[in-house]
Amino acid sequence: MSTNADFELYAFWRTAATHRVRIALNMKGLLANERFVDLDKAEQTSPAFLAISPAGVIPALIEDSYPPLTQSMAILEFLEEKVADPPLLPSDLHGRARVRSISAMLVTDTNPLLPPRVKKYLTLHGGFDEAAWHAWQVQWLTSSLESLERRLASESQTGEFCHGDHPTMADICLVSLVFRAQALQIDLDSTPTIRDIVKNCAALDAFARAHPLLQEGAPSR
Ligand SMILES: N[C@@H](CCC(=O)N[C@@H](CS)C(=O)NCC(=O)O)C(=O)O
Repeated sequence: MSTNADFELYAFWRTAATHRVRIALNMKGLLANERFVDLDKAEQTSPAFLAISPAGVIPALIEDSYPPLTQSMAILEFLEEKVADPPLLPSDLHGRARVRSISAMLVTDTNPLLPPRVKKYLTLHGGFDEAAWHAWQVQWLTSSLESLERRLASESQTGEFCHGDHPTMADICLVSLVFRAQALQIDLDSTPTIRDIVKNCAALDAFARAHPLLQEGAPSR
């Protein structure tokens, strides 16, 4: 554990919301000591963690004696305001709105369909088994990526990344959900714009170091 860390980050290796915060921290050159919250053991529901994140969700980011920050997009905006370079948002008003809009397609519309608490409810009350849960995730991730592909392929602002030729919040959000999609063997060949953008992101050190399979607790470690 580093003693020079800027933050404490309550985290789990594979979750998309934590993945987003790790990429942003890396891009901004900030360091966090991670506190492992094992979602497979439902540690997010422990009284100790609920005192940090009353909704029982990760990530939670803590700086010094300030109250915990929750919600990955609020954390990304916080990091953007705290450290200006490199920017996670474009300099123009319409560009910022577009990046936030793409981010919302992924994080506001799609991600809430996928966490453990949704699986738990559908299993307990919706008659879901593992196969039904798998099909549910594939359905929502595939339709989300197809919608985004139509958008990215048709809008002139798309470049090497979701918006122009520099990575933004939108790419962070995209990569976090594509990891989930790839874990379910969803093929990106039918979404070639997304496939190429994700490849460009993977070539960047900040994205590469944040890969979930490189984190503490990941099966390959
Ligand atoms: N909108 C929140 C979502 C947070 C969230 O749902 N985190 C998941 C992991 S990706 C979680 O902790 N889930 C616990 C559960 O569902 O019980 C954010 O972006 O931070």
